[in-house]
Amino acid sequence: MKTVIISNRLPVKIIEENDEYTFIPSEGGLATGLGDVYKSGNSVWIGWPGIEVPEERQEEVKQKLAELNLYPVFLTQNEINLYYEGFSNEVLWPVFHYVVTYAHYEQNYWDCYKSVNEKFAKSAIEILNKRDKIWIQDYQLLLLPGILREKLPASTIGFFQHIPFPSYEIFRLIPWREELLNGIMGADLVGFHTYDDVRHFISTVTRLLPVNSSSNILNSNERQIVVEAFPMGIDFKKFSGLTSTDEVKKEISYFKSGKEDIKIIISIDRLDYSKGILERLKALELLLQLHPEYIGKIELFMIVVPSRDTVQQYSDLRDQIDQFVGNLNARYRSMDWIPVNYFYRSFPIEVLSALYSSADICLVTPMRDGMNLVSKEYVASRNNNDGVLILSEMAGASKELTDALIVNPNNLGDIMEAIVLALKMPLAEQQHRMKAMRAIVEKFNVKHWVNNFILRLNEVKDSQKSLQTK
Ligand code: GDG
Repeated sequence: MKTVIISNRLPVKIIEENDEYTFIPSEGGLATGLGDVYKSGNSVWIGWPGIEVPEERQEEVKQKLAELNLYPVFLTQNEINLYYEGFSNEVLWPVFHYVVTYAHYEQNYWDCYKSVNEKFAKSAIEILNKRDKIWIQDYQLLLLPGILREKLPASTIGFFQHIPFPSYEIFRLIPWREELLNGIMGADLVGFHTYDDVRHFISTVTRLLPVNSSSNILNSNERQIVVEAFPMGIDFKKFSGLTSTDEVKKEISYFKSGKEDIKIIISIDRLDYSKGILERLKALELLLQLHPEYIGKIELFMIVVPSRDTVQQYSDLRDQIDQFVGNLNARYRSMDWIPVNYFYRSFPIEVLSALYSSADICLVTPMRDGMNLVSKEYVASRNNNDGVLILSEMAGASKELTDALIVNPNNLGDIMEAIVLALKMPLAEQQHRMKAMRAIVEKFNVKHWVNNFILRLNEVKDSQKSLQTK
């Protein structure tokens, strides 16, 4: 019996040079956490390799990926446009993050989303055995549990969604709402980051489908589906350990030189309207207006990692950020000081680690976020227990990191006051709060998350079997 992970993207970076493909395993949190699972035995990870591969080269790519225990689903550019950028990122992403006015309910997006989910099922069936355990990841594959359940009725299927599940009033707006829910209901165990997501999912299913619930169990067609919260963690040891490596120490010393008297604030996100990047900048502007004593005393290092910028709303957001930062810096900067150091690119993890360990304050203010791993990575990097995390109450992480300064990201005054509080916070209080958060992030790390989910999936399946034999 093997475990099969299925996600939209395979955990690899692709390099295409001189007509040669090279695949490098990626170091993202999910890939690290699931490493022990898909690399063991004859287990496997199924997903899109990240580029369009011409038909005549697909066999070669398949063989190269097989060496890494990966199995590709080949998608055309048209499928990527309609299923991924279209339905996933212009319907599900905005609606699930409560930005319903950004949703484009296009019929051709939906048609393609269905056919690509079918395509994933077809690839999975090529290598699945009846008794395999299947763990499907995220919102791009909401229909896949249902399709696989139909084809392999006795299979063990887990589904985890990494982004929020919205309240019924929001979800019901989607034209294809019942089909999407029926898709998820193909799983035996459905997981979200927080209990609020669980609650919203159960209430939505029981209102839209002929299904009843008792506590966190949904009863449908003589099947029981368990819905639970599994807050995802990070690789604590990796982030804590990185700060003492030579490479990171070198980065820290570059970064800190000449800034001994400056308080450093960092923010790190993918470009996304859900991350509250503009609101954060507005709060900083408010701070400089109302507390001019901090001019020349604080600097924001803001990394925005390019993402989905072929989608209109994302490129508009990028332009707005460019403009805001340019305007703010032009008004407040001096010859030897600038309020916002803005980078629109990604950095190696060593630079990230240097930023995490140098920053007095980490500002994480999403409008909605399933979890938010950046907040946890900052905490894990604070080996001296100092530093202050300012965290939006709309991030899943705020349910665990209650010793952060929790803010409403829509309330600019609230964010500004939290920054002032953080700047003035005595070291003893910083350490008290940070220690408590580090204990949580260390214990509930990504390995714990993976083991816990798989353990529950086994338990749920066993209890279903014992129900059937009664
Ligand atoms: C989705 C959900 C949920 C960022 N910049 C660089 C870089 N990063 C890494 C961070 C972190 C990751 O990207 C971002 O993770 P988040 O959790 O903050 O956000 P999403 O990408 O939106 O993730 C989210 C997550 O899924 C997991 O379930 O928490 O709510 O939206 O790990 O370190 N990494 C490198 N260079 C960068 O410049 N190497």
